[in-house]
Amino acid sequence: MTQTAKPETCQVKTTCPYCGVGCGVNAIISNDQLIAVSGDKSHPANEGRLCVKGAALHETAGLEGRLLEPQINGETTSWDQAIEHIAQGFRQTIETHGPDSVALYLSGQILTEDYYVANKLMKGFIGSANVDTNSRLCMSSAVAAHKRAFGADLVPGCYEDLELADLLILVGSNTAWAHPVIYQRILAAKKKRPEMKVVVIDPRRTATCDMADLHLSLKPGSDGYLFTGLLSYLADHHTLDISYIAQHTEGFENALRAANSITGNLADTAKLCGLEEQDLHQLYDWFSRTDKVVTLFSQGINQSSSGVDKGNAIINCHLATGKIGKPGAAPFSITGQPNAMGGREVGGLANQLAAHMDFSTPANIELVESFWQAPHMARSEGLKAVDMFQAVSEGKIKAIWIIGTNPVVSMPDADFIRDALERCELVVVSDCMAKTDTTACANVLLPATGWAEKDGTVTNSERMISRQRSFLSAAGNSRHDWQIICAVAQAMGYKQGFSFKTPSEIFAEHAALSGYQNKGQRFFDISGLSELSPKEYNQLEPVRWPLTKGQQNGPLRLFTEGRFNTPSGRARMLPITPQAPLNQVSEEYPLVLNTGRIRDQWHTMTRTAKAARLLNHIDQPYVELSLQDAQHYGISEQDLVEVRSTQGRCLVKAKLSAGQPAGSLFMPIHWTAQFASEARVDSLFTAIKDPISGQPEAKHCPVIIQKVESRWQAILITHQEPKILPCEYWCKIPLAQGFRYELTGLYLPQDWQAWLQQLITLGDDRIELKASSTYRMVSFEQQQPESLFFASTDALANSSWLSKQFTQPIDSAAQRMSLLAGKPVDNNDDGGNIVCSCFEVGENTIRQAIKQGVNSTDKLATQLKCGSNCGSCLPEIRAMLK
Ligand SMILES: Nc1nc2c(c(=O)[nH]1)N[C@H]1C(S)=C(S)[C@@H](COP(=O)(O)OP(=O)(O)OC[C@H]3O[C@@H](n4cnc5c(=O)[nH]c(N)nc54)[C@H](O)[C@@H]3O)O[C@H]1N2
Ligand SMILES: Nc1nc2c(c(=O)[nH]1)N[C@H]1C(S)=C(S)[C@@H](COP(=O)(O)OP(=O)(O)OC[C@H]3O[C@@H](n4cnc5c(=O)[nH]c(N)nc54)[C@H](O)[C@@H]3O)O[C@H]1N2
Ligand code: SF4
Ligand SMILES: [Mo]
Repeated sequence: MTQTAKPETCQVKTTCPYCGVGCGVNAIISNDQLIAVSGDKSHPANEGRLCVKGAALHETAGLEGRLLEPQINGETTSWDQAIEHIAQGFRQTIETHGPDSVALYLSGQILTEDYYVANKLMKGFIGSANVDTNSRLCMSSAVAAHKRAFGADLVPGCYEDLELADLLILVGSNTAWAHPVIYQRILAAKKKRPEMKVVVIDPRRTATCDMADLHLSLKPGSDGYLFTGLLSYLADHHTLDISYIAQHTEGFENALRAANSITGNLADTAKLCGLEEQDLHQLYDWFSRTDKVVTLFSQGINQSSSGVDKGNAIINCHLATGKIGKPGAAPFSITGQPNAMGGREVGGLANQLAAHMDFSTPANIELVESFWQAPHMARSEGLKAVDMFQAVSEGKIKAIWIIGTNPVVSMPDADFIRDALERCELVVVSDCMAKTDTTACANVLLPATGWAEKDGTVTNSERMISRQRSFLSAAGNSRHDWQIICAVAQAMGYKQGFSFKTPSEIFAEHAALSGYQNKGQRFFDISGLSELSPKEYNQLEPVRWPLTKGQQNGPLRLFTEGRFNTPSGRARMLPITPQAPLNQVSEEYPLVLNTGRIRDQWHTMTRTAKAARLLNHIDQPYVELSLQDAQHYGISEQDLVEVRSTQGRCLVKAKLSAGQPAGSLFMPIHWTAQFASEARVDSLFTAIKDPISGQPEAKHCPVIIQKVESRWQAILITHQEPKILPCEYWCKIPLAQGFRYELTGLYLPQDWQAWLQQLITLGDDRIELKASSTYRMVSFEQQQPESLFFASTDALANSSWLSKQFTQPIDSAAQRMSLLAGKPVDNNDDGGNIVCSCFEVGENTIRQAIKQGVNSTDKLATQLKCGSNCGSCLPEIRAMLK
């Protein structure tokens, strides 16, 4: 195992494990502990910047919650036994039921080297392509659109293009929260060149709209119409690039005919998109007059039952105007996960083969077969995520190994996924955390090393390969994912192909495959990296692909010469017939549920919830609804509400928002059964998917909302993990020390103290307050607060102030009483909900300063520091200033 414990303080350059921006991080290590992080100024992706999640990495690297030992059926076991158990289970299943009775489900968060060996094992040695990944839920529509248009999964542009563009269109992307460093780069570019225009296309008014010159709040799911309408408009206004079309594309006539047949008229298109004609015209006019246009698209496009078509509708407009392969001009699919791109390069999707080859030609299959010396080569595509879990449920897949993803939370119809896993004969889960909704379904649990311990490479959104370096010893008995996969492969009898000793050996093989018999046919060629020595690999600076032998670095942009990866060398324009979302609202379910990310949490919160600071911004699951819908359904701010669909229900708090369009709700994706009673948003979704990419429609689910009449609310702050939580709604919020629980119930307990004793153990040193509508209790251990419980049939005290007190020494009777009173002795210590997570500046503090005349974000930053680090909170601060 690569253990690199370093006794003294030192600094290691690595890459952030969260989003696809792929920021370089300096990790400061002392005595085998990560003590601080900072942005790496030399990394081209971020040039020293970090967002709040990246800046809190050292607060999440501790051992709390980690899975440290292998387990079989809940019992700790040795690695040898765990590996043998899996190998035998897989072998027997394959012998009896064939190779398609087993599956791997991977993640865009494992490293390229992990991905490579997993894909090789499945497709070359087990002989099935039943290996898919959570990138199916994320990027697969963009991948398919790229392949259709460019002949391969190629992202034409780079981040610099976002800064060089004169018109930047952000479609279905909440950049400010999901790719904060990109957002900062755009903001800085716009500050330098205020004439640069930014358009945001999103049904919601998001934090990203703060910098927009134009926000198009289109009807959910109508982007396809908007972009075919744009193509028609460009043709009508003679602003196509006829010579580019003639020289570098094919399919133009059909594409235009299809566009004109539905969206040939601006007024009709505006209606189909639910937009004002003049707003739509504004966008079309800007697009037609501007050479340097970047259209950046993300999950508002991809996660759709016609996501591939939407991607191609966007690309069509760029091809038809030659706005591609030039500085500041490109369609740009931004990736979500840190290594979504690496996974795509390796070929980790069920419809890919390896190294940008697929199953479409026997020649590809033979090429990979011979390179791998594969004994059992898969010859056709495997099952994509949704179908894979369907096959698990039907008993066709009898053994599944899940690595680095949490499908019981993130797949549509999430309860179905949980039930399918519970029925499955052998469920192996590799994770770095012990308790997740998916590890709860595992027969075999394998502890994986996490960021800081892992070693390998990732590729970001702009085709840049960076090193994630190992700088802490492996936690407990954990092992690297690639090591575990290779060990299982060897135990299955595949000694030959899996005898790697280091990630650099795996990387070299991956790089060599990309160049193997390539002869310029496949743009994805990194053979220039296939002969790195271990030292060179370790010291590898960020490089872009393609990178063939003899090159130092790959090009910033692809297609600069108008040559594409198709047989004819021309890009394909596709005839697109836009579609509305498949799952439409009905009388019973009249509202559209939209879902997405919040600024400070990462996916299913397994890592980000470890940093208390990251829960300061938003600490509870919620549903955002428009003021009109709130009035119509009789719902007020913070009411407990039920959101129900055909598949299930969630119980969350209501958040009223002027930015939410009527008829549409928004819920964050992050909360799991580990953190809240009923807030797994994907339990509401049906598994409707794009027919080409198989990507689920995760932004559009018909639901109904209803207020739940609750009788009481409570806060419990405690160092203990409650034994049970006998109330309808609970939410767990980890603090720097201990936990805070927000509780709501429909039935008033007879005796609060007795009720509380079911949850936690109450010590003798405690103070209590009982009144008709309230019960309060604070218990102490060695003079320090141990547990605090406030229940009320009315509104509650400020829990953020109370949580803060929990970590501070309490040394006077007055302070004890002030805890019971729920407010500071001098009453001016309550900064309110944290807005700036970096410097922990609360809303009350900021509002107070504004009242006193501090009237700009710059001045607030000088006075309070808020917004002066990562800048993610600036949209909110600006809103307060307004
Ligand atoms: N903080 C944070 N950042 C992350 C992540 C995280 O978990 N937390 N995850 C990473 C990952 S894996 C991904 S994939 C990315 C995702 O990054 P984004 O795609 O930017 O994030 P989302 O919030 O999923 O969705 C983006 C927007 O799509 C909008 N939308 C919904 N329906 C439509 C529609 O019909 N049309 C249009 N035009 N827009 C629509 C939503 O309102 C939402 O604002 O974020 C990455 N970054
Ligand atoms: N409704 C709805 N559903 C969605 C989305 C949406 O917008 N709306 N977004 C979709 C998208 S784009 C995505 S990417 C998915 C994300 O969904 P998931 O992939 O399910 O979410 P994560 O929390 O990132 O899960 C990663 C798991 O791997 C573990 N882990 C982290 N690092 C490692 C490692 O190195 N090795 C191993 N073995 N384990 C590791 C983590 O602890 C965690 O349990 O959700 C999808 N689901
Ligand atoms: S922008 Fe993305 S890659 Fe950069 S620090 Fe934030 S989460 Fe990490
Ligand atoms: Mo994603």
